[in-house]
Amino acid sequence: MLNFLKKIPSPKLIWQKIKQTMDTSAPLVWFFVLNVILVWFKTFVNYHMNFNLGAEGAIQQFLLFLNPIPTAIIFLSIALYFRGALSYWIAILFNAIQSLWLFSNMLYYREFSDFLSMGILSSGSSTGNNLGKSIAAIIHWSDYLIFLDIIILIGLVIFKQLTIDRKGVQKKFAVLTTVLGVVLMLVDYGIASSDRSGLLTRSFDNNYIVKYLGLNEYAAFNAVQTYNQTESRKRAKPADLDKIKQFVSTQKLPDNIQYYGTQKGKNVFMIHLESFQQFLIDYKVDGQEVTPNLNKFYHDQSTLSFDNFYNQVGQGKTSDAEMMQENSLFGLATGSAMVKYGTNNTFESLPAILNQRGYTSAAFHGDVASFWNRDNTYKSFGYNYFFSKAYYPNANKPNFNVGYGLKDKIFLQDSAKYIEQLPQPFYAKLITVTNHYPYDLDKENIDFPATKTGDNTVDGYVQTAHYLDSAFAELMDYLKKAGLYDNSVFVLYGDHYGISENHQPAIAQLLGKDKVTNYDLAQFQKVPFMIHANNLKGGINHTYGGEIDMLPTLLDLLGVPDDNMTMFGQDLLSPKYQGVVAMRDGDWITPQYMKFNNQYFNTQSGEQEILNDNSDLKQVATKTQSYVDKVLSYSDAVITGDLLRFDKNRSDFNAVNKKSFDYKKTSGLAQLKAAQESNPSSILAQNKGQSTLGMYKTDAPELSNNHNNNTSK
Ligand code: GP9
Ligand code: MN
Repeated sequence: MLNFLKKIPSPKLIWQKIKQTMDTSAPLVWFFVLNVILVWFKTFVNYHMNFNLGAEGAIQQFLLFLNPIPTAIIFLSIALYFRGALSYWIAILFNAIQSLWLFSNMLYYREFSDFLSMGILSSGSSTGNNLGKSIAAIIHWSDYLIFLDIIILIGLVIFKQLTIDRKGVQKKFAVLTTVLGVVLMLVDYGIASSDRSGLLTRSFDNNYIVKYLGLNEYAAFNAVQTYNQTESRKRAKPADLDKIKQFVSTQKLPDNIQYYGTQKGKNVFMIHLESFQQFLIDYKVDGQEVTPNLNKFYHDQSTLSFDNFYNQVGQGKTSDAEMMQENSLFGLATGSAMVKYGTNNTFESLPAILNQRGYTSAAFHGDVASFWNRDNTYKSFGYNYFFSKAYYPNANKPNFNVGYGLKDKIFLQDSAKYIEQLPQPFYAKLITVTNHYPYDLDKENIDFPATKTGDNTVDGYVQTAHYLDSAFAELMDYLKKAGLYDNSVFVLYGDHYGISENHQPAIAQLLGKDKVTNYDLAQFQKVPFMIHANNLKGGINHTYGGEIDMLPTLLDLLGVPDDNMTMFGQDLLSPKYQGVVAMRDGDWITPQYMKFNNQYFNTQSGEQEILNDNSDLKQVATKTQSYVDKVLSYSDAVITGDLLRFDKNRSDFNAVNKKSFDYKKTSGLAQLKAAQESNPSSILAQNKGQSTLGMYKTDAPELSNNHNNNTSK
């Protein structure tokens, strides 16, 4: 019966066979190949076991398989340029270096669900990750297996178990091998870019770079980025900030006495409506309103609704919207400011401003914490809590997610568990995600007709928007029942367009036009901005503004003095507000004229205008363009030069201590628990520990059978 076992060669026999082959022909080449295989194998196994890279589909799986090979070949091929024992030692050294990088990232990832960056390595403790302290707690003995092959290889060389190749290989062969590594890297990059355009320029998430290009390529990419940042930071001087603050102070507008401070001390709910465009408000499909609840909210007499409010994002999309909303600073011309500068820069952000006025601040999002570098950036912004995917056990269930994360109805319901524990007053930012390109939703969740433009990526948009609308209504309903409605102010905004300019025929159909002009496309950049509170005088406000203006407007309502803050937006409620909307690419919109995609239009009539020397337009355009260029370049200077670090000794704002925040789930939960005792002002504490979660009603089909289980978890 055990006969077949006899046929399996013993390990000793296998090794003898390998050694024989290695000895007879070009031993160094074999040693090189063996190391490449070992490095590839370790990396590939770790990709699957220790990292959560989210590779989907054949292309991404293939790249995950391929991407450890190019750098393994390039680095290990260095050994081929040498001969004798030295070449073996060099190969082992490069195997060891790659293994050490893999090992360090594995440990870091286990703790922070992100990869090590040069910024974190060089400024370690300042980012508040408390690296050293936690490593001991998270390391497993099996992690050291990464180094096992290196120890064996060292032993084999020392104890002369390998025939050392005295001749080495021909130079030509070494060069060709290195070139092969480079070619493979380019092939990988080519396939990756076709699957994910803007991979390096937009740099969404470190996970993406590793998934598509590899761990070592990520290290190189990150090193270049860090170098550029350090250089621009080094060049900056305090006088640069003085000049900018001077300009900003001339832009400060008087507050609106009717509104100033009317919302002081209230909880603030910032509700981020993903990819939500203004045209959806009151829009109908087959006679049915797409977003009946948001429409009601929009027209409510206690809602201030802006109907000429534009998104101003660049490539950083959501992260740019957040940068503006939290700081009144623009995103950058390329890439994401949060990704590039979020970790190390100094900011004067809304969570910190409110923290220093007794608020608790918390961000909620059903995607992984590393996306848009939120895990690090939020510490710089001063968020006390960041409830990301890891805090939502439901996110582990496969059909509970769609696209980037947890479906909105489940996300908002599961957020209530944390909302009820937040000491009041609090600032809670809820970032939805289901209404995101490509607007996919499972049949069970669809109860609205798709549009019929024939453009597949457009037609589902109203369905996911409708879903978001119901999710929003469920949340509001709960907040009313839980007693959080009356003492809160609600701010809603759409972060950016949902339907891009690449879908013009479909846009024309949605708008009931034959063809769209650049004027229509400009109108299509409008997103909602609504502020609601039971004591607020509402109405539809036609002021022209954009995301950069959200913060000063909100600070006016909250009665927070902002005279000394470096903000590039203006208070939309100020009686002196004039309304110039700067688009990130340098286009602009004023109530009179606009420049969009290099054409000029009359903003009110939509007529195209020609710029000739004596026209009224010429005057407005010259003045507006120079203002727009100035705010954009000043805002860029603040970010790339990290200028706010020079803004010291302020009486109205203390610098954020990034180190004091820890978003690990265990830490966050412990902190929340302790807060119930130390500051018993949460809804839960006020209810003497009696949870309000039973009041949350959702029709999410995923939760229908086990609703109670999920809410009591
Ligand atoms: C992911 C989400 C999407 O976490 O915020 O970002 P976007 O693609 O809209 O910029
Ligand atoms: Mn977005």
